[in-house]
This record gives sequence, C-alpha cells and structure tokens, in this order.
Amino acid sequence: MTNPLYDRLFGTHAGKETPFLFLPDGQVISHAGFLALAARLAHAATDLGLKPGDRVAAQIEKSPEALALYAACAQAGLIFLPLNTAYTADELSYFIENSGAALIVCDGRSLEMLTPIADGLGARVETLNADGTGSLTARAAGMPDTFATVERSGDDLAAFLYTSGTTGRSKGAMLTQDNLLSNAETLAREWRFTADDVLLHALPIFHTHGLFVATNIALLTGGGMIFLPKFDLDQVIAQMPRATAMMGVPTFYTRLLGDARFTRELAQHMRLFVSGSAPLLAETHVAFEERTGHRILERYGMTETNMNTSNPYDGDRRAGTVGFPLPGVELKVTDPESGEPLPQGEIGQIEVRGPNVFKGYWQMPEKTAAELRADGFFITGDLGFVDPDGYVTIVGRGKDLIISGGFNIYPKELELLLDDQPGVLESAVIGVPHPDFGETPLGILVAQPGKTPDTQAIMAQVQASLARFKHPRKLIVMDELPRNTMGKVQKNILRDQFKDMFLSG
Ligand code: MCA
Ligand code: AMP
Repeated sequence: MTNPLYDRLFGTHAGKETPFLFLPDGQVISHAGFLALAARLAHAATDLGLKPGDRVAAQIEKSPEALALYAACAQAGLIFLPLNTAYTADELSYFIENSGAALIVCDGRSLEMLTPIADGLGARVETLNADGTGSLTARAAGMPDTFATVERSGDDLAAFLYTSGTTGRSKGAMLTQDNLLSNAETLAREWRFTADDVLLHALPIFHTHGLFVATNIALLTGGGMIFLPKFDLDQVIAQMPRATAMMGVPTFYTRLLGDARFTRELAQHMRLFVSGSAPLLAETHVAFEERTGHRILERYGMTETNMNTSNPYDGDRRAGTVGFPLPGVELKVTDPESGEPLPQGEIGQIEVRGPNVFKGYWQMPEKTAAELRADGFFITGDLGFVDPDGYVTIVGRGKDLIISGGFNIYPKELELLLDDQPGVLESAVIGVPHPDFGETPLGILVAQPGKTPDTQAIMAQVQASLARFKHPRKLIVMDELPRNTMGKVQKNILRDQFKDMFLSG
C-alpha cells in the first residue's frame, strides 16, 4: 500500500513519542499522539460514508484537531478544502456548492448558518470547535487509534484551495500529493530544516503558507512546532526563546519591530526568519537586521504553485528580491501580449513550471487553459524581472489584486457589490499603502445623477456579505472616475491620488 503524502509526512512518525505540537498552555502532543488523533478522525469521516476523492470543506479555528483533520484526509484519500474562518455565509455557500463537498466541518457557532446550505446541497455537517470539542471529535472519540491508509498515487488530489479571480467567482486550485510533497522536500532542503528545529507557528492553517509551507516542512523533517492559535504579539514574543525558526507575512515582522521587547537577545538563538505572501519592504529587511542581526529570508509563491523562488540560505539574502527559482522550478519572464520570453533584465509577466504547479481549476477548463499553458508553464499574473545575478524581483501585479496582511482581496468582487448599491452609478476599489497591513482597500463611488449614496448603509451591506478583511477601510464619493481614451478606469491615477491616505506623519 502506498500513499506518498501520508507515508512521507505522517506515517513515517508512527510509534514515535517525539514532541510535535507545543501548545501555549504547556501541553505537548507527540507525533504518535497526533497520528492517533488523525486515525480516529479518518474513521469518523469514513463512518459518515465518505469515499476516497470526496471533498471535506473545513471552516474551523486553528487547533491540533484541525491540523489532524488534514492528516486524516490524507490518510483516507479525501480532498481537504480549508476555508478562511472570516468567510461569511454568502462566501461559504459558493465554495461548498462549487466543490461539491460531501462533508462540511465547522465551528459550533456556524452550525445554524451552515445547516440550510448543507441541506440544500446534500452535504453532511459536523462541528469542530477551537477547543477540540464538537460532533466530529465526539464521533472520533471511540474509534481505533490506527486506520488502514488508503492507497493513493502522487498524481491524486490532496487539497483544493480556493483562490479569487480578477473576474467572476473564486476558482478551486486542485493540488496533487506530488505538488505538496515535492515543494516541501525542496524547501526543507533549501532552508536546512532538521528534526532539531522548533518552528514558531502563528500563521492560519487555511492557506498555503501556514498549512503547506510551514506544517509540511516540519512534518517532513520531524521537528516540532510551537502551535499558536494566531499571531498574538505577546505570545510570539513569549515563545520565541524556545523556537529556532519562524515563518510569517510582512505584517508579523513590522509588528515585531514595533515592539521594544523584540530585541537581539530575544532572537539570538533563532536560526531562520522567513517572509512571504506579500512584498517585504526593503526598509523592514534592513531594520530587522539592525535590530536582530538576522537577515529575513524572503520567498515567493502562490496558491496554485506553492513556492517558486527563495533567497538563499547560505549566501546573500537580498532585500527587495525574492531570490532564485527553487531547484526543479523553471521561471521565465514573458511579454504579456505575445507570451514570448523577454531579454534578460526586462520586466514582464512571470511564468513558472515544475512539479509544484497545480493540476488546474476544479471544473473550470477554460480558466485553467487561460492561465496554465499546454507546455506546463503557469502564468502567475505577477510582474517582475531577473537581474544579472539571477535574483528575481517582483515589481507589481498584472492582476488587479490587493494583499492586506497576507490575505488576498480581489477588487472586482467588491466593485460588483458596490455597483449594486442604491444611488451608486459605478465604483472602483484600489489598494493603498497601510502601515500595518501593507495594503488596504479603498472604495471609490460615483453617484447616480441626482442621488447621494448612503456610505454607512453601503458599508453595512458590505459587512453582511463579505469577510471582514475585505472591507474597504473607507468609502469616498467622487464625481467621476479617471478614464483613458479606451474608457478604462485608470486605477494608477487613483492609487497615486490616495497613496498617503492611511500613512501617518
Ligand atoms: C484580520 N483583519 C484583517 C486582517 N486580518 N483586516 C485586513 N487584513 C488582514 N490581513 C481584521 C480583523 O478581523 C479585525 O477586525 C481587524 O482586522 C484588526 O485585527 P487585528 O487584531 O489587527 O488582526 P489580526 O487578527 O492580528 O490579524 C492580522 C494578521 C493576520 C496577523 C496579519 O491577518 C494573519 O495572520 N495574516 C496571515 C495571512 C496568511 O497566512 N497569508 C498567506 C496566504 P475587527 O477590527 O472587526 O475586529 S498563502 C499565500 O499568500 C501564498 C501562497 C504565499 O506566498 O504564501
Ligand atoms: P495567493 O493567491 O494567496 O496564493 O497569493 C499569491 C500572490 O501573493 C502572488 O501571486 C504574489 O502576488 C503575492 N506574493 C507572494 N509572495 C510574495 C513576495 N514575497 N513578494 C511579493 N508578492 C508576493
């Protein structure tokens, strides 16, 4: 029997009482204890009638049990579909319907909201709360501690992660076992992870960064993780002396630098700080080194590809760059119009190919074909160049995307909602610099002739429909939107006009 993902990440730790999860309350969960938890959950899921290939949609708080559900899915051949805990009922119903999830696992607080959605779609609902209680764990409680691992091949799907689109609805990126494993193996090697590492884990586990990059590396190499429910500055500072490595979005590092308790001594025994998911300002890189003596290692990836490039572990970690293509990953810079490779040094769209690149978007062949070329190159939508030393720099995005604190916000989704509001003729949503989140959305409305949009009521509607992190920080009414001769809204002009809006001083 083989199941590469389960065997390599989880099965290899069978019977080992080595520490895996260090929890903030002092509890330690061993590898063996974690595997037993996962096995019980795998039994609970299969007892509910789930079959290999079925999707398990999970909107649950970060906990050891939530992570064990990922392991359970791998072991039972189920496709794990983690969902941002901030999503509203509207957002969730789309993901559940689109994925055809057979089982929804949610927090007890969301049960009432999700039950009608699940009933309408013929899916089951079970609960799993932040403290590990819930109907799913209750079902799992009496189950055996071992589970016969379901046979899978590296090409079988392991996870769906939804990623928004510049137009229309989110797309389910289909990730295979090999996509996840190959990237974890490469990163563990490149970043020198071993069983002696203790990773300070403060990222959410519903995205690539916290779930795959961080967790898969720790599992693959057998080290431990200080598993915090979220990024809490006090806890991160309190736990750092026990850790050897941390991974975070740039907001983690600017928040640490904003706290006087974060000193050279506190970070002294740390081996590695990794940043990604959004651009790390060169000034943060420099300030971090001045404070701690450590150079943050910046890398670049996407939901569809896992990680593509990384600054070197040994060698010059260059501020403002995302380093070199990872071993096994081909990267080229092409002309967005023709798709032809550009001469070295020129700015163009970044395309990548390798074992890390996903299989396509779930049931969206035309969207897959538009972004994933027949020769295997994936068009990332990021713009960048490669310098003469081979370092990749991302200079911007071809796609209309705002990244706030590492979470993606697609302006189109907000604009469609704003355009529908009473008194609104049209709208434009732009990302403007924000000191904490890097970028934040600003909504610009144009009124229908003779009308005055009620911005408070509109904000309330946005709040009811979309996750908190997507809410525009402010709504502004303008007479008209700047347009080019083709009639296209010139967002660059708006971005420039409002660039200092949330920057103090
Ligand atoms: C929380 N809020 C946010 C964000 N997070 N608003 C905008 N952007 C955000 N990222 C809301 C909260 O709900 C809260 O609402 C208010 O903003 C302030 O909350 P605060 O306490 O400051 O936030 P927090 O809970 O401390 O969270 C900030 C955070 C968190 C720690 C930066 O967002 C985070 O952990 N981000 C990491 C995201 C991530 O993992 N991205 C990886 C994607 P209210 O005021 O109403 O209470 S994977 C990826 O991108 C690719 C593959 C890659 O390369 O890694
Ligand atoms: P996601 O769709 O959540 O996977 O987000 C992927 C996007 O995040 C990429 O296409 C980039 O635009 C951005 N991103 C990730 N890492 C970096 C980085 N180190 N620097 C700049 N942008 C990044």
